[in-house]
Amino acid sequence: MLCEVRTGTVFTVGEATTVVVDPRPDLIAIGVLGADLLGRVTGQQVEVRYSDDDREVRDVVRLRLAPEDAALPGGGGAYRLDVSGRRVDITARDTAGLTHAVVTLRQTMRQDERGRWYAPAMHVVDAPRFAWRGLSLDVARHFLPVDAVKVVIGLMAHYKLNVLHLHLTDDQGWRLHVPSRPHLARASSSTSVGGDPGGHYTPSDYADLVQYAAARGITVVPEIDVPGHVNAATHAYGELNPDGEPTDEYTGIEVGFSRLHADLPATEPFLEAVFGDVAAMTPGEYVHIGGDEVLTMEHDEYARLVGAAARTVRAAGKKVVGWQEIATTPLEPGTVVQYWDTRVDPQPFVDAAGAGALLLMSPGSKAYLDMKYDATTELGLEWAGHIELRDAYDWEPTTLIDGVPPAAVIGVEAAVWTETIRDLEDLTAMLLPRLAAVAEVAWTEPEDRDWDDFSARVAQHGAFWERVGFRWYRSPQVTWP
Ligand code: TNX
Repeated sequence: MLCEVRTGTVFTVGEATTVVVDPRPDLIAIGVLGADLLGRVTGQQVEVRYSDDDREVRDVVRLRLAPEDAALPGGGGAYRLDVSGRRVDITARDTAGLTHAVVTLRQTMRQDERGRWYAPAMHVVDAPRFAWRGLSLDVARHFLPVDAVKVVIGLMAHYKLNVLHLHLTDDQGWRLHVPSRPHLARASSSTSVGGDPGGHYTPSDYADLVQYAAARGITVVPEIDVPGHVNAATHAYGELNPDGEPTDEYTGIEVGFSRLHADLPATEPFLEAVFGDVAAMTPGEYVHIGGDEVLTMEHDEYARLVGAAARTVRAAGKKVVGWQEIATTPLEPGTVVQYWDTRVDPQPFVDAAGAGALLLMSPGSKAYLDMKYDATTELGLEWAGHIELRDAYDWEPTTLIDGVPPAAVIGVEAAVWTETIRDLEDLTAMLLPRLAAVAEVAWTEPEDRDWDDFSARVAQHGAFWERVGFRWYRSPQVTWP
């Protein structure tokens, strides 16, 4: 990242400020979003104009796509941001880059003594380090309604994250209506951990989320967790169980007990129907098959079931993601293996990378934002230890697993499991400030990362979280203003 700030000159957002984009369909949404973001932070109504000519416009924020711009760094999401006294020029190769630049502009804005919002004059050239910068959200243990997920998506965009991984199914609830297996949501969506209320997304809710995320440069990766974590499925469809009877509902927080059976005639058709429908609802490239914590099955049967799930995902035209346990089974090149449990033997991950798999880094001890900050944190679990802000910041994804080449690391994903997290307030109390830390690990080259610098910058975000009304954690490691 290159960032030169010119002191003495500022761009002030005022009544005349107008976002200008070329009159092209793919840019209209980005223009609206840019104006909305700037308008919301400053309290000014910011106009949008669709034109390739901005000479008449005063205080213009000009967004331009330049796919062939050789001065921009390679890969997706790069941008150039030039702020001067009367105009802001933003250039990117793709719309994600434009969104990133608007976010940077918004994050650098401050209020002067008269309450006006301004950004310093500056020249920034910036690009993400990793292509996959995710947040995994467990909406199965506790359901999160569409509006709350949209708030999370907004927060992700603010931290330049680009993958929302939804953990849609688990023992405690099934959260997506699957048209060819309607009984899943009908029979198994009303429960949550501890007897709390449940819920599920209809296909149109889900499409709404996918579209809301896409407008902010974020791809949704749906997870249907098999062959374990399936009690919601075996409760809805007794044919998935050897005795043909539905299992009881489950609202506790144990893991590892539920399972599919490779030899039952209903199992493969179930996988084909569910993954087929979910793939059809997914414009993104990837579908997540779960694969974690199956503690009551021989390895052969586990491998057969993972193989069957992966085949149905590929047959539907999607690429496969799975939790790290799938690395012990034969994988197609290009499969994404999500690393989470740092306590296990790393050899299968090294072998999988050698065979063409990609690794997504979600180490429990750094990136699991459902871990408590310290022993006094009211919410959260502690099986992977406590994660203070600095723990979430100070780690290097490419050296986590000895023997995995850096090029095999596709990215970084924070995860938040919701056994103890019941609503959006609880969620933001665990995400903030740590989400900012993991996002910086995902975005920034190691030579540009520095704890003191980060903690000074994140200190400025507290006021924004306050303003929005988020509950957040005042980490003692930061001097909050
Ligand atoms: C492990 S991480 C799990 C989840 C739990 C989480 C709690 C993973 C793939 N499985 O089922 O919710 O720990 O932190």
